[in-house]
Amino acid sequence: MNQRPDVLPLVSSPTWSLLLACVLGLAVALTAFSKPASADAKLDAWIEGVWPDAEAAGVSRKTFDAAFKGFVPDLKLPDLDLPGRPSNDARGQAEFTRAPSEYLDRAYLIRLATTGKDLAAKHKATLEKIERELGVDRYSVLAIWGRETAFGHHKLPHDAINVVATQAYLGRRKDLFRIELIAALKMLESGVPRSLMRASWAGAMGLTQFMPSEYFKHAHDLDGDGKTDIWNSIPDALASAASQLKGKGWVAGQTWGYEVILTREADCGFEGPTQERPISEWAKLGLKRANGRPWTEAQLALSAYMMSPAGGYGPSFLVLENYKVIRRYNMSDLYAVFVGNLADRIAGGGDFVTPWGGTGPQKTSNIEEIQQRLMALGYDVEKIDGKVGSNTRKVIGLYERTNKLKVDCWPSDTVLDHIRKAAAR
Ligand SMILES: [Ca+2]
Repeated sequence: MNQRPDVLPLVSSPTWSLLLACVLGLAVALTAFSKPASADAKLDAWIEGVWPDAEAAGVSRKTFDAAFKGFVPDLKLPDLDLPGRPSNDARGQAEFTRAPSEYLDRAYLIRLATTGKDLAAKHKATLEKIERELGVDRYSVLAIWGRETAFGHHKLPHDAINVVATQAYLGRRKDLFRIELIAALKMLESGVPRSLMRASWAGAMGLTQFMPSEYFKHAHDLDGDGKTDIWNSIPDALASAASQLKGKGWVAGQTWGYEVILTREADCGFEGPTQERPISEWAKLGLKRANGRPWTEAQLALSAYMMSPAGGYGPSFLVLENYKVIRRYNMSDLYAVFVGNLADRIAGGGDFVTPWGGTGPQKTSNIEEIQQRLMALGYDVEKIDGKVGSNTRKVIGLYERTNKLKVDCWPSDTVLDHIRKAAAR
């Protein structure tokens, strides 16, 4: 795209035209100084700025030039740092914009679990090999595949290079995506065809959604054909996902967590990793497994923290180390509960005992106000971001507990009104 100023008009009188030419010449000169370079020149300069890093990573100039040939940033992607875009723009990150009951839709989980059980039988030998070699159970591996691409049924709409280059050029997390861009260029250099590199809006690829940087750390050639094909080889894709979980600290032979029933002594104000303790301590506070089974001695010795994604309006869980590992895979509590629960369902159990209830959406501005006011009142608010994360639910719960309100750990209008009145007093 050429965005140079329009051509100057011609003037007939020689004197006037000379004078005018001087004035206009000055104007053009000033414009040249005060205006930023054209979008193309800026982009070209940015691309050249990427080259030294790409070269240092072993990318050839030929691969580099081919990758950027005709590159136009995709301004429709979410999470870009563009004038006029709202600061909390997180389209595409369903974890932050949908209610827990919607994200953890029971019917969808049941459908995925049914397919997952069929696939567990179909790929039995592969999954056994993964368990032996990588120590990650088949149900968790299948659950990642189900969550990420509905077992390969999601069509990935973007070209990976375009996505990570756009995010590295214009995104809110430029540094992170610059690393992904270099890794994606390395993938091209290593012979991965560009046509295979279809991606999500964030640049994740293949059956289990690998970021380019993770590809070099964890891609695994399980079928032994000498190629690591996370796109078409189910053994390779599943082993790569398992390798990622293992690399992030997966504890072999352990589950992700247990649904529990909260008590007056252990309400949802106990949520979050800062209040982690042995399950024996939780048991002393009266926490029981939702399915009615007693805690075993081995379980009582484990360390766990409480997670109540819908506050008092849905199931609560005591989550273990592997929950944290799934969160390292994708930094979202709803994602981790989804994957853990889907794994349980594929294994033959997993229905939530407490249903996901009516927690209507709350306006970002109202959540921010609650966070700000609670922070001003001295509560341990981690950040003002307008999102209902585990810390926000916890501090609301603590406020409700202190003020003898119903402890539901949810940013309702009721608690907002109460906090406003408390601030006014
Ligand atoms: Ca292979």
